[in-house]
Amino acid sequence: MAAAAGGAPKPRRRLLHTSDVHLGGYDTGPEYKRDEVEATFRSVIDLGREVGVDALLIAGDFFDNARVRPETLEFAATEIARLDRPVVIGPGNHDHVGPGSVYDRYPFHEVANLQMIRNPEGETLALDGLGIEVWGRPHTERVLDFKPFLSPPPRGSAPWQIGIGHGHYIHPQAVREHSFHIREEHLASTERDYVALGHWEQMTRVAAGDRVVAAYSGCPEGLAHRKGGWALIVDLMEDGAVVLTAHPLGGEAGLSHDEIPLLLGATD
Ligand SMILES: [Mn+2]
Repeated sequence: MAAAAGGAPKPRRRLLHTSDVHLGGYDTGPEYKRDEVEATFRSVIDLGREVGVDALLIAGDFFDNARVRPETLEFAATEIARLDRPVVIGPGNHDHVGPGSVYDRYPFHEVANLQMIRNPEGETLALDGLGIEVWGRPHTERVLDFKPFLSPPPRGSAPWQIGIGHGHYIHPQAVREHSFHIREEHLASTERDYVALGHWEQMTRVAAGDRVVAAYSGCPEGLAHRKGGWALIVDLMEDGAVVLTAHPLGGEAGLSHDEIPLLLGATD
């Protein structure tokens, strides 16, 4: 967990972090598993209700593509509304904003508890009454070497400053040809309390300097491994500490903050 900073106590808050749900991605063919994917997202919403989260962060690739069935859009809106707490989506490469966006196919602005990072330049969303601001940049499909956390804006005024983004963390064994690079120094330079990452199927913490906690929630369905994935519970403590708990969606035991693997960044 991050070293607690001095100063006034902060409001205790609890977030839930998921990503890479890929709703609508396995609707047809031998890989048909729409019911499983939808049941898994339903279980994420159930978890949020059970553990009393203040807000849900969805760090991209919520939808698999822009051609998903209308019923899939309706399902997503209904489940988000069912949480009855603020939900923030930071769009990824599969559900980018701009021309042809899946988010323009449904009146998501009518879902009262949903806010989305839509400005291609990046934007900060305030979660009313919670003392939380969430900054991020959405994917647009227009920038070939998009780096979601390059040159972040300074922290805002709310007590809790959260980052959200979707890309490929660069570590010593990382495949450099993959796009959307995220480096440890980018994450450190955000100076956010927590950075919610998406794009990877695996759940892991990643090194982000001495003051920033950052993690991939991984895919909740564990698509490649045919077993349940994880959702991350993010406890924001009064003393400024950020404490993660990995909640299993497929039957394994939960993992405490220090039991969650930590991937170190590349130093070159
Ligand atoms: Mn992705």
